[in-house]
Amino acid sequence: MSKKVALITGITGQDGAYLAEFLLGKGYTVHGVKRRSSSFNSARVDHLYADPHETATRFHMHYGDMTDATNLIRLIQETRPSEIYNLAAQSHVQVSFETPEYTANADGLGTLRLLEAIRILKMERDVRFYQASTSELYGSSPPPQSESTAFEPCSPYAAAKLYAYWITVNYREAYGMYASNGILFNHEGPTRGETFVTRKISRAVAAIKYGLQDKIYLGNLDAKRDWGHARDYIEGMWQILQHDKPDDFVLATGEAHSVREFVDLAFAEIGMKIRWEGSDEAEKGIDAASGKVLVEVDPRYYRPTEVEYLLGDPAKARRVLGWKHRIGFPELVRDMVRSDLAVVAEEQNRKNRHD
Ligand code: NDP
Ligand code: GDR
Repeated sequence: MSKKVALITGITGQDGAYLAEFLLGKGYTVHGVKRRSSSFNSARVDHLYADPHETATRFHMHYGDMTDATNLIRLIQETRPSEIYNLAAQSHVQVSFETPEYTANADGLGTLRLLEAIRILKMERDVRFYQASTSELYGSSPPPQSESTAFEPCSPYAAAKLYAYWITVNYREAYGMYASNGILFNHEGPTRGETFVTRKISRAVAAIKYGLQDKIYLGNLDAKRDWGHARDYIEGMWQILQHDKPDDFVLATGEAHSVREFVDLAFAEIGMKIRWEGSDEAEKGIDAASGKVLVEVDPRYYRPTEVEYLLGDPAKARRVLGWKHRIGFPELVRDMVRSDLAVVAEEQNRKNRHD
């Protein structure tokens, strides 16, 4: 069997770091693309360098950017990957309303640049391409959503990812490339970016527990998402590229919960019960024991157009790939809150040592 070499864009993100670890464990050589920033942004992958075993010598990082075509061509030429995982993106839906043009450039055209690079280098037959597509493509399409559900994107992010989805399908059909879309529903974990709602909640619960924060401000509490654990989804990405032919797959748990339910479970982890009072902007989450307000709604977090209800149907991935999530919703919330309790405690200890 030929040597497996993976190129991962977005290596410093939640999924990129988990995927790198997973592929190194499978014996791959992994090349990650990270962009230059003025402060270090490699915290999620630093432990891979520190590994005393030989994995450290199979892990390489390169500077690059999805907006820089010549750089992407050179990286593919130099690393000669057998699999490319395109995970890099401006991935925050609300931020995409503030930076729509950049989001289109990085998330939409960035995907085209990678596909064109493969073609320019005449590597169409040598490389398998994974595109990080998203449940946001479904937008306002009613649940449950599967591979055959119509896309109705509701944000600049989703519109950019729609282009990326279709250009991936087009390069597969036009040039016979092995190019697949994973249409992944929300997946989270302890290293999720801190401005996504799940991590924002788990961090706040930990900070409230240690008396460092009084309350948390959130937007739409009624939004429903099909939340899974990133570790399960990483394996699904890999399975998609091991399938004998390129295709598009939904990865989801098949269960949806509201933001309010996430809050309830997260506080329950530290032994607090939330009583909800009021409605819409005046809704408050109150500690049932002390009467203190712990959750308030801030309309600043409302989106110009909201995706209300995402619930995935993962039947095809189950049938064709044998993929199924293992970690359920309560375990996910527990993992995130427990991890943040440890993170906040460690931050406090460090601060106390310096005071
Ligand atoms: P993150 O936001 O955690 O990571 C995004 C990564 O992309 C980071 O490494 C970031 O680098 C990098 N990046 C952003 N812009 C550029 C650019 N112009 N050039 C090069 N790299 C760039 O996202 P996730 O890990 O959560 O998600 C991975 C992918 O999957 C994304 O494409 C996302 O849209 C998609 N997705 C995610 C889902 C989820 O629930 N997590 C669900 C469905 C799809 P830096 O560290 O410098 O910011
Ligand atoms: P999403 O994730 O938009 O689904 O995109 P996010 O966690 O940002 O929002 C989920 C839902 O929670 C509501 N919400 C809030 N969201 C944030 N960020 N902050 C708040 O304070 C808040 N209050 C309520 C939102 O309105 C929304 O309905 C994520 C990203 O990872 C995408 O890249 C990915 O494609 C999709 O998941 C699948």
